[in-house]
Amino acid sequence: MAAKTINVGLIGTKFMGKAHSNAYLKVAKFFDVEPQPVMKAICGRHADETAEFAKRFGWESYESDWKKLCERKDINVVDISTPGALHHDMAVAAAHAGKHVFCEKPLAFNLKDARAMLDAARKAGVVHMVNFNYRVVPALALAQQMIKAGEIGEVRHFRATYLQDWLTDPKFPMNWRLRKDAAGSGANGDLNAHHVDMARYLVGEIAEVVGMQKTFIAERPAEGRSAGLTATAGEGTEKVTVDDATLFLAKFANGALGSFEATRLAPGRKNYNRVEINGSRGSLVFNFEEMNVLEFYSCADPPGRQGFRRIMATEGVHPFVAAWWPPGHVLGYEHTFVHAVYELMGAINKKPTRMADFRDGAQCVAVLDAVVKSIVEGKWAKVETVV
Ligand code: SOE
Repeated sequence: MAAKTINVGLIGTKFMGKAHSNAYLKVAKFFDVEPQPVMKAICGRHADETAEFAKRFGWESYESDWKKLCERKDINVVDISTPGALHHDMAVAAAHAGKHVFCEKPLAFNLKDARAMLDAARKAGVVHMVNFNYRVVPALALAQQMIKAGEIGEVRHFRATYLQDWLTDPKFPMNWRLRKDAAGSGANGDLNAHHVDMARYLVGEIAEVVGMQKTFIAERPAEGRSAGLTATAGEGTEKVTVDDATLFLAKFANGALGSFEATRLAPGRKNYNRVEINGSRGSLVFNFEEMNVLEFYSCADPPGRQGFRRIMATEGVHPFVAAWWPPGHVLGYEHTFVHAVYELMGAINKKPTRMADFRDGAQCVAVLDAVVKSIVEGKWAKVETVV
């Protein structure tokens, strides 16, 4: 019998639009997935470019007005792969129209908007998911299983460092990621958001935070053209309105302590997304720059033989890997999006999922908001709980 299908409409044709399109193309080729996504419509601001994109990635049709896409009767899932500024309006419109919603991170610019998105999705009874794609990196999913099984004992420290260097050069021009009205924030929403989500996934809820942030380069050459993390300069200059770096300390509700450091001005670090978790019986280390590896130190190893072991999370027993290649035939960034879409299809089919829903997305925003509050007020801030 043919597998059930579901029609997807994707908004966004740039970095994330490509990553998500590739995921819809691949997921049913490698995974037994039901329903199988049908690439019904792609939506971008410029009709010509979007038509070209549709042809290239195999979308059946295209739109240049996202409201139209949300209203289309032949669309069942709306995928929001745009900069953050429109997440709220798009997600609420899609939910009102009865569509399942898959949204890029961070879910929203503030807790009020995030809560409204969660409410709209709950009221509509649709599936809602946030693309915190690192949850479905096999090595990190393995870390989650190991912590849950008690393999490192009681967690005491969560140490997160997210370092990139693409904004180091003051001549690097403006793009949407440097504008508060388009991105909401800089390193905090772009990078800390991932680690706050990871912290919740691996350790538990964050209760209190205190932070600091800085914009080192306050003005940059105006934008010419930009794509992904590259850009060319136009005429004149423009003020940067987001943080270059945000650091904070955290107290977890279960007593663990956390430290978070995010910057886009760390020369030599490309996507150095590293977390180290220390427990009462061992430690785990993950760094996305070596995303197939999970380092594990066990206090139970005999004296004289102790040390970090490198687990290559590329065997069929590791989460998601059986669908791909033989051991040691490593996976990359794009696979995480395929895994996320696989989880989305599963959630639509009422299966339990490792991915974050809008409540998780809103709780992450609550932490990021508390970090900013702590900076403004110069003291520890309590994190609001989203129920
Ligand atoms: C740019 O900083 C970026 O692409 C983020 O937007 C992603 O969420 C992160 O996974 C990698 O870096």
